[in-house]
Amino acid sequence: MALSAEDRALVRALWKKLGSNVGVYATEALERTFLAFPATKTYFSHLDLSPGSAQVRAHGQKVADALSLSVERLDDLPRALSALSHLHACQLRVDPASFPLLGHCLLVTLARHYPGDFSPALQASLDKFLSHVISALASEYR
Ligand code: HNI
Repeated sequence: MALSAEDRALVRALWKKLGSNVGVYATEALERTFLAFPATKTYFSHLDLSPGSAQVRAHGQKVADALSLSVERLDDLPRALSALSHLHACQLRVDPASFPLLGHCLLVTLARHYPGDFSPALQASLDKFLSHVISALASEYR
């Protein structure tokens, strides 16, 4: 479903509020993903996945930067994420079915930290935004 002007405004306003903490929340979302969906850990066997790991934090910051870029390039997501999609498809060989698991954990994380902002409308807009990111990330799988 296309992102409406209202969806975009809600996502951009939340992102502004997150400021420099996007990496913190992306890291929490990764930690939740590894706990709730342990099969996702198999892709990261070369990293230290223990709680508070600096390697997970560094990876969380990379994921956060890709998400922030996506917020900036809402009109151009497949192009903005095409190299990243190619990397996941052809080098990392990540099952694209795992993308929504991280998306889900990111929603849970943001709802937990911003309970006052997390109206049903914001949830719906964020969910749509994440679906667009996920389908752009899956676009080079063929
Ligand atoms: Ni993902 C590397 C973004 C979901 C497994 N991933 C990256 C990088 C970014 C990124 C950015 C760093 C690329 C680089 O170094 O050039 N990943 C994203 C985003 C999502 C996502 C935005 C979903 C919203 N990745 C997932 C999922 C898995 C995953 C769900 C597996 C379960 N990603 C990886 C692996 C790497 C990776 C593995 C390489 C990690 C490393 O440093 O070795």
